[in-house]
Amino acid sequence: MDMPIETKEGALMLCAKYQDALRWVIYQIYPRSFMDSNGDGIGDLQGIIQKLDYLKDLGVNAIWLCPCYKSPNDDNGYDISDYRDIMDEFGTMADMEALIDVLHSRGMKLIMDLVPNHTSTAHRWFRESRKDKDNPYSDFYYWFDEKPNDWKSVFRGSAWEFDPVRGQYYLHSFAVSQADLNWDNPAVVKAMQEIVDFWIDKGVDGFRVDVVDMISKDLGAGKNCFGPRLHEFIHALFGRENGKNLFTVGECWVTDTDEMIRHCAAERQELTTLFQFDHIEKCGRSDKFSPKPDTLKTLRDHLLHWQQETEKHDLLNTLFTDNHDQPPMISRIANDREKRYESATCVAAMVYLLKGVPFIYQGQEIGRAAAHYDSIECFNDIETINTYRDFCQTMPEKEALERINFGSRDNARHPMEWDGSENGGFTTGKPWIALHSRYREINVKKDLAAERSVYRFYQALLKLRRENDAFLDGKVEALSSPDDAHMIFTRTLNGEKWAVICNFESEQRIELPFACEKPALSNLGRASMNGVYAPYECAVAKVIAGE
Ligand code: TEU
Ligand code: CA
Repeated sequence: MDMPIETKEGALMLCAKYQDALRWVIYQIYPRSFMDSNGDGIGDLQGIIQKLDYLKDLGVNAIWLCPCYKSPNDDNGYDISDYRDIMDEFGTMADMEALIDVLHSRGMKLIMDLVPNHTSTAHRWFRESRKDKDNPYSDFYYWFDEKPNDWKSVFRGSAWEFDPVRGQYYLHSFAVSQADLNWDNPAVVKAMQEIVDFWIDKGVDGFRVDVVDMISKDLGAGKNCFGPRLHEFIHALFGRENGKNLFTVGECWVTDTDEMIRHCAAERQELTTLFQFDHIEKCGRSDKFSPKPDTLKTLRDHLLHWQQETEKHDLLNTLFTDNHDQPPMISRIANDREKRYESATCVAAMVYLLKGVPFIYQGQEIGRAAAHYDSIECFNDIETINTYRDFCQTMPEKEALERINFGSRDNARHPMEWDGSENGGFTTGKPWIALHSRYREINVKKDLAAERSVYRFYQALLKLRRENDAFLDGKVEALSSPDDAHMIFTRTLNGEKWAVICNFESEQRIELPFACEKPALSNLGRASMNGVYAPYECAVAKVIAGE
């Protein structure tokens, strides 16, 4: 295990594997909504291949692909019926192999989405398991004669479903058709190891691991996640010889640093890093469907907390605000109307110039905002539909729809807005879900033609980051105090220092305690770092040596 190297500023250089990962810039694709290549209204793998130049030009060098395995799509691919085959709507295994090849030929990487906690009830394992109590798959799931507890599904309702064939109840933490695998059965561990091996042999470069903390449960202690064998199972998946060069990122609702260390410390050979969701949970909402007045201070404080914690324990951090389960962050705590360009670029500078691996969700690079619909018919997501149904039991339909519009995952799942034409340039057919309600205003073509383009700002930011190691390995020092309505920090590496200023919602004068060169990056074209900052204005400049 190579010892961490100390920089002149005393910052610990991460171990070689993590240093390499710091140079990844990962673009998350929701394949169903990215690009349709055959006119059936559903995005597909050949559609992604068509848009690789767009991604390469943006400056990303890796793709995280949401699930594209065989699936009945009750939870849009997170209900898998065959981990070794491709969903018909997305294409064939040959298309997947072509995507891997063309990515690698461009020096880009592919991260698959591994869903180890549950399978679809259409999966062969479940169809076998439900037959009776003594077949090779009978203990692949959790079966009980009576409901052993009152666990609820994340998508509402009981987490236990009675199966008339088996004559018992099975556990489903998510949809009724997403049965939880019993990882305490060594055959399940072996089966999932073989699936990881299958995709490693296909050439994938890593995995995003869905709700990984739920694969170990302790029913006796009433725990449906973080069970006693969690780290044993994660190590079993990724701690083997063939896993040592993999990039793995866990979807973990981890909240404390010790647990992050247990998941991600290099010597443990479990995960490379993880998504922690503090800022996702807390920014601009009291719960997923309940807005709460908020400002960028909340985001700043969470980001800086995890900067300090990961730096202290030389852990690799992830930098993200959006994904396929969340409405756009700028719509929750900034201004996605009059100041949409400024908000999108200011948040990008706050997040992606910190130390960690950037994750950009499709559409963020054009400043996508939350959508709004006047009918539940425009929604597709199972969590959204179930929640709406529940809300209508206790509140007027109009209020239920308002809350759904605020928190629905479909806010992240509308077809990519390539242009303002009839179907947004996404398909020549009928899109599988409603186009974004603002797609004529917010789309790639319009953004690229704009005097101030979110895409070009992202491009410039990622170029600055790529060409200056201070933004990769450099020490992070925060200069804003909790009450300040701005986020100011520096990145320093071997004597080279850069300053980043991100002003929040109110115009104010900002003076740095050191002199800087002319801004190398700014969203409103500033000539100098000091002076009056407009709402959501940001700028980045090198600090003059000796200052
Ligand atoms: O999400 C896990 C998860 O917890 C989410 O359900 C989240 O809490 C919820 O959507 C917030 O609204 C993962 C995947 O990212 C999600 O898309 C899947 O639906 C889920 O697991 C089940 O596989
Ligand atoms: Ca298609």
